[in-house]
Amino acid sequence: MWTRLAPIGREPETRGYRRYAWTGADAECRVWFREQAEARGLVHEIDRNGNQWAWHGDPAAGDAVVTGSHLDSVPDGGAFDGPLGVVSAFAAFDELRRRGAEFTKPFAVSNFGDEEGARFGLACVGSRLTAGQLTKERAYELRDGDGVSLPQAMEAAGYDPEAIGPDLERLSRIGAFVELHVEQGRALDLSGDPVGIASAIWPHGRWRFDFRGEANHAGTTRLADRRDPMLSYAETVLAARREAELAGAVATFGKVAVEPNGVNAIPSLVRGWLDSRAPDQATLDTVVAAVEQAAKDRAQRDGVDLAVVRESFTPVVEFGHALRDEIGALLDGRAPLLGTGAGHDAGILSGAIPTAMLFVRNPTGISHSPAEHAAEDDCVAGVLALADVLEGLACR
Ligand code: HGY
Ligand code: MN
Ligand code: MN
Repeated sequence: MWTRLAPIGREPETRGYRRYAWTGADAECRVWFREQAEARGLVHEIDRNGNQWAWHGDPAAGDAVVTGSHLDSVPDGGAFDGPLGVVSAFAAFDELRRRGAEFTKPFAVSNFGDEEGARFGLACVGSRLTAGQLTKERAYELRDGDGVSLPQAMEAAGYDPEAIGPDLERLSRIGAFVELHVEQGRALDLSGDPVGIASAIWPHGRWRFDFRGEANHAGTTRLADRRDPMLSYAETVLAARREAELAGAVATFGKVAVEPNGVNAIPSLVRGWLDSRAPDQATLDTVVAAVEQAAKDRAQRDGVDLAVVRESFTPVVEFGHALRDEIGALLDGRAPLLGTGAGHDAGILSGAIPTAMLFVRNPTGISHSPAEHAAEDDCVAGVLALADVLEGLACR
């Protein structure tokens, strides 16, 4: 499965992945998913929001056990973030067949579309639409860097954007969703465990800071006459790090767009995207407010206009204790509980159905990078743990 999936959307120079929603690479990943499903006699289905499902048994019977993740990536992402959960889901199904386990409930492997929000800026579009956390109207407003709207992109990929919307009926037929994911941190490396269980997801969001100044000549404009938005942006980036450090949170400006982006031109506009996350909502609010204040103060000093727009937000997720502890018992208490600052579809869906997550050890903790890696032994341990969990939840 890895061998077939690995080359899809991988950049030759960086070896990173660029599997963005509704692009050719996304379409190839979807073909891969369908092939894996049909090779196992699982019934392939694409729902109104473009999420893929591979069913064993009749979904209408209800109380289904579903496991899966996403196949899309961040720019130059790693091979494991997302795909490890989908490959492990199919491999765990294979393991259950090998064990002769008999399903007593409907079972499915799922691929949720556009989890990373790399193209349209909003995380977990497929699961948010399905859970009713993203309205069709708001989804229609999403644009990529070239101004292509989400509906246009879906249409170009052969999907009907008119169909998107809440799918609570589908969710009502699911009794448990378990997502296996490569750990995006080093807790398991430090504890010496191959597999862990998620306790919570930090609240986190994305805010766009627009600094509007005055374009001018880099060589002839006196410093005193400038309204340079790059200065306001630079000060804000440093303020974000200061405020996060003070609060025990994290804050990152990882994406910036400059207009006109000329070496010898003072910019007219600098757009910076803040990703900030914290252990609790109050801390996150404090950090973001402090960064906004620092941006305002500096923009005023620079004669620059500032606008801040929140583009994505996910509240804290505390995974339900019943399913979490049932999974803990199915793994004989061997898997430690750990929190995470990374968002996941299991987090989005936790508001509608019981969800849980398994993490697989990542020796370096590096993620959202081509260097992301997990050892094969640990990946196998993840598959076997997932099989134990699925057997306990859905089989006799
Ligand atoms: O950004 C995240 O937390 C996740 O990788 N979408
Ligand atoms: Mn990710
Ligand atoms: Mn992920």
